Amino acid sequence: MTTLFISDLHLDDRRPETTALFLDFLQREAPAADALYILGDLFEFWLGDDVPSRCSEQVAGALVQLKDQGVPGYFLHGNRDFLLQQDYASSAGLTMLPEEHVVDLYGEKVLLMHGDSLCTDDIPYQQFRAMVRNPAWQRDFLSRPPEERLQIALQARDASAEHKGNISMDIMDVNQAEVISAFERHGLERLIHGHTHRPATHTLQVKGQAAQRIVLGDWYEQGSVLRVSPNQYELAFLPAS
Ligand code: LP5
Ligand code: MN
Repeated sequence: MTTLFISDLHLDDRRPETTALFLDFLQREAPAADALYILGDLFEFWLGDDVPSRCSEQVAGALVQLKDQGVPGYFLHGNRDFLLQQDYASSAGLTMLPEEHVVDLYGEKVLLMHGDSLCTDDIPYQQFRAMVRNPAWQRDFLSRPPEERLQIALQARDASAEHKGNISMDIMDVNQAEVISAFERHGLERLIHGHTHRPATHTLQVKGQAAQRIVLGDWYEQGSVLRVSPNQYELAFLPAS
């Protein structure tokens, strides 16, 4: 009995080796799992469900195959693929989750998020996030031709790289008060998220109780997976072949 959690794969046709590593994981390890949760940034960027790529099609096929083997897949948005919608999710057999989702893992309730909403010290990012999560902004963006969307996305990527070059690692990490407030909002003792690319298990105190925040890693250099079984949380790397 194992449930798998991954995030921040950043799949992109320019890096087919990462897609190959993920397809291998879906074929070798995932079929024995109870479920697979993808906590955002599955793709490097998502321009709309009407703009497929080779890797998005390969992944959809493999996830449908996994579902046919009895393993359901779940997806929640990251800051790169927040425009992924029901059409693609259906084609991949994925169930879409809200940005904060509580899952029952073998009798314990655990909070799942992408993690970007916890980075509240990064004010320019939170302003950008509020803009692009606005449904009217999304409708306008998605009504533009794919080539124009790509150009805007590339400009946003450049602006993001420049922004990150100008701020400290601390500002880009989660805000501790925001983390505690997420625990309190849901009354839970465990949180799983990605986004920061700093895989680790942190323990903290919430209202005098021990709580745990598990951070998934990215897939740029190797894979990263959290395996949850009834009595164990194992955060592991998947070596690139
Ligand atoms: O993604 P990453 O790791 O580089 O950094 C994130 C935050 N940046 C972002 C921005 C995305 O990378 C942009 C790509 C998304 C593509 C989606 C599809 C198309 C949507 C197009 C949107 C306009 O998420 C970064 C954080 C970092 O994580 C750590 O948490 O610091 O935040 C920023 O970079 C904040 C900047 O202020 C964002 C500036 C974007 C400017 C957009 C300009 C658009 C140009 C429009 C021209 C018409
Ligand atoms: Mn992210």
